[in-house]
Amino acid sequence: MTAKIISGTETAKAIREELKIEIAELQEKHNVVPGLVTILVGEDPASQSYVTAKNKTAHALGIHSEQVTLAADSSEQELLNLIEKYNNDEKIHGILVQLPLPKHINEAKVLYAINPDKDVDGFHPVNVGKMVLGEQCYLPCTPHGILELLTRSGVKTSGAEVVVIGRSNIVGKPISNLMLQKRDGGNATVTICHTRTKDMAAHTRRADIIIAAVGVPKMVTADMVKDGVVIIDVGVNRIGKTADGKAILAGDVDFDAVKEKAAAITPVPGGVGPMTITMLMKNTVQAAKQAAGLI
Ligand code: L34
Repeated sequence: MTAKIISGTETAKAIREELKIEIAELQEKHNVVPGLVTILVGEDPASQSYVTAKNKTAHALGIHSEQVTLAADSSEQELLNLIEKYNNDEKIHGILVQLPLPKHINEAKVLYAINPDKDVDGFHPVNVGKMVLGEQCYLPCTPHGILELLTRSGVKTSGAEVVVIGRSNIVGKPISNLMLQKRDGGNATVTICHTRTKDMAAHTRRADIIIAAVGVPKMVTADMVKDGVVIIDVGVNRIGKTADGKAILAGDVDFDAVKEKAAAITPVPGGVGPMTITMLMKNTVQAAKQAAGLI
């Protein structure tokens, strides 16, 4: 079997078209323009490229977007002051602080400082708590994107054996939780594997759906999966550079070999990455509607 390729690029495009219409309507009918600020501390090239893509996408959809970059040696207090400024800015409905932050800045303290109503990343403990309880909240962008990819490509999750590899706060923990909830894209039996898991392959071989979010290039090999598995590859690993200096990317899954066994698989690039960016747009629109009392 050769797998169907689940294109994040195409799915993201379709969702962006829907959002464009919604954003135009918001402006016409309610005079509301969703506003987003992205804050980057330092000059990590990958983070820079993600943040730039977020602003470009926002702009293309008619979202007001501001991009702030602080020097790598900026103090925690400077960052907290900036967040406070945007917490009080009525034009801004969503605040995103790109992670990772430099080591001298306390990440939790920064994330706690964002007004939960403007926390379009869904990382504030209030939103994490609501998510776990299954209440209305901002879903973190990457897990949100994975759910959309699965549902829009018709993958049945109800009753499925799902194996999540990785236990990060950004992906592993939230996607595991969302997929066991009573909701679209949920109702699965979820196993979470991580660096201390004894026999990872024994788990992955049983899986109907594997979500790989570890950050180790090509870690999931063909011998670790069963025929007909659905693979969501969250890894975006930079494994080298081309002659003209462009990054060569690889996922956490050995795509070429695994696609021969899988029923469906997401590529890297063009899989989960573009969905993460698009879900940020969706969350920003949700934030603007909430601020305007429309939901
Ligand atoms: N606060 N920090 C915060 N929110 C997030 O949602 C993120 N994440 C992760 C890192 N830090 C964050 C992102 O934005 C990962 N991430 C992200 C976003 C976009 C892409 C990858 C990761 C993406 O667009 N990837 C492209 C390849 C782009 C390239 O050439 O590097 C892809 O097709 O996969």
